[in-house]
Amino acid sequence: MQDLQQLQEEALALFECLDTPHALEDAKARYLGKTGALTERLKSLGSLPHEARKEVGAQINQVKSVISAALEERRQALAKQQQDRELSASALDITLPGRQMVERGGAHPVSRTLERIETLFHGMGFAVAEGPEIESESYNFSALNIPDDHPARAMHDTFYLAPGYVLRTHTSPVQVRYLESHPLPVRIIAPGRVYRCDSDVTHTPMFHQVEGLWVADSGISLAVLKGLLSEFMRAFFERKDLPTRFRPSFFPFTEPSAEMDIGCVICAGQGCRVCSHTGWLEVLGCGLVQPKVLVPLGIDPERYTGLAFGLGVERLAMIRYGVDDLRTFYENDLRFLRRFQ
Ligand code: 2U9
Repeated sequence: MQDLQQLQEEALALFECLDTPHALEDAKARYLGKTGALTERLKSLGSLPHEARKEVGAQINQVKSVISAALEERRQALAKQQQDRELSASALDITLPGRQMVERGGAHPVSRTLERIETLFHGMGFAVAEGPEIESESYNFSALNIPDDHPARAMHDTFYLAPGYVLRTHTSPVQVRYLESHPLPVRIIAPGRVYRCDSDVTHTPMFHQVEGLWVADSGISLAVLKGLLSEFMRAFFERKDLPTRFRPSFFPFTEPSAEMDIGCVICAGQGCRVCSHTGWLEVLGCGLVQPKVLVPLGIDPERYTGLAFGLGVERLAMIRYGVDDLRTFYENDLRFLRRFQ
């Protein structure tokens, strides 16, 4: 019995050490095979005295069933290990991020600025009007009281197309067309691309403007114009205390006319390179609509008053984002454009 017990312990210890099904099957043969240790013992039962055979036979069978059970248990453990290895080698992790085939894009800083301007004016009751980028000289200049000899009409300032046609130099003709086709009062902004023969750090041949026009028979004055534009700039730059000032100016299509400045948002009015050490930044032009523009449109200037303004979108974007060369907006350098996402 002592010998059987030892055999059982040895077999169980050996099974635990073996780590391949093949080695396990070899070990099985060693104990349970045709010439295995237990089989040999069963065969030798015949040589025992009759009275001992039954008891020793039962002991051998008992050890045989313990070894068989341990063998089966180890077989299953090795099969499970193998299965786990295979599963983790071919595992599909659906929580991993997908392969980045196309880079995520974003709106261009000028588009974002344009949208911001439109949203703020929409909140102040302005509708959006649009019109053609190829304009007649008549709508682009004459209707706006810009005389034939005005420098803005010069070949070196304006892109001339077919005789009598230009790439619009401002979005003002959109508003002339709107006045022709809509009843008063009107309160619109005209955003869009405009073109001028110009190229340096603050000018590109194409840029974006937003012009505004509000014509009504009451409630319009210089005070309203100043209040409206000051509130717009404070909202645009998110500065409730932003200082503003209006300087007299001249445009053929407004009278009186003014240029609007805001306190420099870079140096808070202290004076820096961006504001040329003045503490102020010029942001737009504005005025009350010149009667000479209203009369040909059939609008009586004694009864109706209009306020108008015009701003450069790139200029506001440059100030808001701290960009010092306007041309970088149109170079399509992704290192620059990614800054705005
Ligand atoms: C109508 C009547 C009046 C539009 C106006 C400005 C002042 C102005 C430019 C300044 C620099 C825009 O970015 S810029 O090029 N514009 O200063 N524009 S008032 O006046 C109008 C428009 C339409 C019928």
